[in-house]
Amino acid sequence: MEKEKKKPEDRAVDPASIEIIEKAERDRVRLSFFRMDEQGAGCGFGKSGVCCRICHMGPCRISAKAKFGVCGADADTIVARNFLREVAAGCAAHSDHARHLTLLLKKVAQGKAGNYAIKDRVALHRVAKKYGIVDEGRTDLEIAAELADVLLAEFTAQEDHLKTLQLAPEKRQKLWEKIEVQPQGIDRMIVESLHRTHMGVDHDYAHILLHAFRASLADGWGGSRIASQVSDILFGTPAPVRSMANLGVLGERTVNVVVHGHEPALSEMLAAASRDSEIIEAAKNVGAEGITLAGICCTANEILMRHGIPIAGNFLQQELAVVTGAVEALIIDVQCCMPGLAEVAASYHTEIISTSEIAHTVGAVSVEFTAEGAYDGAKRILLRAIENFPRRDQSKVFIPKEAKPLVAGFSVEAIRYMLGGRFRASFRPLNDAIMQGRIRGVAGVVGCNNPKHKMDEYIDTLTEELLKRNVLVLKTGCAAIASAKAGYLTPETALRQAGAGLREVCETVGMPPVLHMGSCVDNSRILEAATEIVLEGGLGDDLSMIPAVGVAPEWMSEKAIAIAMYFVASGIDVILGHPFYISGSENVIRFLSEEVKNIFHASFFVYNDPKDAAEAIMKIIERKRDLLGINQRMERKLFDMKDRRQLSV
Ligand code: SF4
Ligand code: MSK
Repeated sequence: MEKEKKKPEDRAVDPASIEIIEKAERDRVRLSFFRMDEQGAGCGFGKSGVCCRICHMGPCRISAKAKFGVCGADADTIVARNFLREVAAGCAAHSDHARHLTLLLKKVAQGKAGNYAIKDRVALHRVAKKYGIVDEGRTDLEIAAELADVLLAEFTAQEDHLKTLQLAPEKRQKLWEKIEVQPQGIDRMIVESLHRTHMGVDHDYAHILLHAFRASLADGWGGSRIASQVSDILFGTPAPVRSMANLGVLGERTVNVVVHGHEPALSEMLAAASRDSEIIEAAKNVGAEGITLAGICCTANEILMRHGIPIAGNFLQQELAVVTGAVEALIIDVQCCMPGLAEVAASYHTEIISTSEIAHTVGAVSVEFTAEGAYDGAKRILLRAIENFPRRDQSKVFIPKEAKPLVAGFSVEAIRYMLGGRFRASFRPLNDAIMQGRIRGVAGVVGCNNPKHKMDEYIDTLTEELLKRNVLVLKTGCAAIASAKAGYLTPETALRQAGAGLREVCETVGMPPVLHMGSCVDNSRILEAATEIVLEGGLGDDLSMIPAVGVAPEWMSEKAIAIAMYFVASGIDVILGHPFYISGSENVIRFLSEEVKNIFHASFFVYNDPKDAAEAIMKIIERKRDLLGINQRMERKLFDMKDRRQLSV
């Protein structure tokens, strides 16, 4: 029997996406959703992780008939090796992003970075101090130069362990030291991952997986943390900002320029250049009312957090933005930019412009972008989009009305300020609320979309369930954008959904119960917030003790695997909305879901249903609360005189 064709409303929950998927069907444009249908159930060997093509005696596939590859590798070795390679790729993506930013900081310090500057000197001094850099009697540029060198050494260190690890709670650092998983230089960790998984090197699945955790720490407490810190110095530490999200932010009568990818350097310049009077004038000269700059994925999150630039959509909406027929230029840099964009764009007038020297896309125009000439480069790109405006074919244009208001920009500094005000900025009120039980715990809900799920459904349902149960929700990446589209990023809407305790705390301190903390690399901010909770006191002395979990509901990228791994290595349990490709090895499954608890005091769980996930999260949170002793009601005791005297002593 032929499988029933999926309807647009089976593929997404938000009305804007549904309308545009319908339009794509009418326009006969192929989208990721349709290509997913063509892929069918996928390859069973790939899904279970037992396909090895690491050497050319293979490819080998483990089955009931063939239990070993040609070299004798069994399913455990093959699954673990494939998994480590995924983790390494995820770490590499975050860390290369961090490297580019650190090199930019160095150029700024040397006065060779054109219009880039140190935008947040408080952040510069704050970060420099963390790395033990003396700032007294020195200029900001001198401090920035030394900091850039210290951070670059985090990539290249051969024997020393990462300095950034010292930002973790002390107990966790000691645990890493004891089990010897402290990473050396980030680059070394990634190279070593590739070496270990070469044919004929590391064959012990547990040993391989332990290195996967080590490499992931070089991401979470290395590359990603460095990226967030340097972005704050160069572009400003995020603070709460209002904006809008969904395809309805695109303008009917403006030149629409959409930025997509991850690295904020160019988009920062585009944000500035889009307000340049020369550019606005040029847009008017072609009959437009101005420029609308909007973002997709994490580049969007970066410029939203710092400039309030609106969000056009998350990962699965990148092609949908083009299908509106109203985008003059889609500017892509690195990570999560689908190669299929060029084919979609060919049906409309949209120009795909790639700007990273490491990322070319067939069918896209490559425009060179250098730090020195960044502002002029950004203007040239905008002028190109403006020239494209008259080519917009009105008969192909349909912009959905849907766009929801949001508040974003919750860096740890912003949260601390919200909780305690300028003079008493602190996490104390949050810790107290958790200890009193008004807030039961904290969940970091992060990661992508994946057409294996109905877009955003798991993320939205889970968020709603957690709010009801008085869990404070921290968000990053495309999960944060999903919440924005669902209206959960306005204090008003989210507060209506929140349980009584969470609502009361949030209303008292003026904080929404869902906090948008940034892009994928900003998952390091979630770890930073968790560390603040530990340091504030009263909730244990390690990250594994606080009532917190990480969730990646609709994840798809290798980066998400690296993130999940460094959360667990940091002591925070992780719930996945669908499993890793490891089902071919019982031993690997057992290691990641059971044995790892004895090593890092955290592990992985998989729940396909968001309501089951919410129940499981509450079990984890309540168990941690029990262990902390904060679930026990204080026994009521009548004091006699003797007791009173002892009290006053
Ligand atoms: Fe096959 Fe071993 Fe080569 Fe993998 S490394 S392809 S299992 S022979
Ligand atoms: S962009 S990695 S789809 S969160 Fe960071 Fe979104 Fe996932 Fe890319």
